[in-house]
Amino acid sequence: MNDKADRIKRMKLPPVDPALAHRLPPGQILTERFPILHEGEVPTYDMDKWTLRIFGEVEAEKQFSYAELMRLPQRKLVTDIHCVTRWSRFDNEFEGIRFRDLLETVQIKPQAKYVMIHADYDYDTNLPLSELLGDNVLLAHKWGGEKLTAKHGWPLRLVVPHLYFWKSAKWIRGIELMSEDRPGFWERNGFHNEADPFKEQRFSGEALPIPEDEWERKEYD
Ligand SMILES: Nc1nc2c(c(=O)[nH]1)N[C@H]1C(S)=C(S)[C@@H](COP(=O)(O)O)O[C@H]1N2
Ligand SMILES: [Mo]
Repeated sequence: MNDKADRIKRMKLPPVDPALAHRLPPGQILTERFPILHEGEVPTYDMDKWTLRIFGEVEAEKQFSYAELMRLPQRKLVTDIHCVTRWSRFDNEFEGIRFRDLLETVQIKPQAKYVMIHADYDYDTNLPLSELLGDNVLLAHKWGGEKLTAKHGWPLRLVVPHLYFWKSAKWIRGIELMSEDRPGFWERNGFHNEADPFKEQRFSGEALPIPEDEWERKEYD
């Protein structure tokens, strides 16, 4: 029956408050919970040994301890996030160091145009440097006023709210400045290189095999 088909369609994409609809990218569903998604294990650290390394196309490589990062200016941000597996969550409060502020502590070579974010375990994701310089790009250690949980990326995660959330690497350990672009983990595995949710830049090609567990939400916090 047509009635039933219509009902199912409505169930699949629940109605969105018209006042908020412009904030929800095409094909996304709003959630109030905070799903947890990643490959591999949640890392544990000895924070006395933990470092964040900035390297590649810089005049001098630099390494930060956690205490040194905490002494940089701390910013708060309230933003919407969008996962390629179709959930979006509005009004997340993150706190941390602005990516731009951190980069100002090193001297970048003029040929540096791209960045590879290196994260545990064996996760990486690539972005044009220009995408990381805005006010809203943070290296976050708090969410909703509390310390980030380990599963959501504590001690430090990237937050790039204007791109699909796989670019927002959890457990980040390295920032590599590059003169040429190079694909990261999901970008090598069929995901779109640019990842703008409002353009639905989900995949790079057609019918690429996506590992099953990416589509499953592991749990919520
Ligand atoms: N280190 C690492 N960061 C990662 C991932 C991962 O597998 N490893 N998954 C990404 C993906 S696909 C998503 S959707 C978000 C999920 O963040 P959340 O678990 O805090 O919701 O983390 C991103 N950051
Ligand atoms: Mo994801």
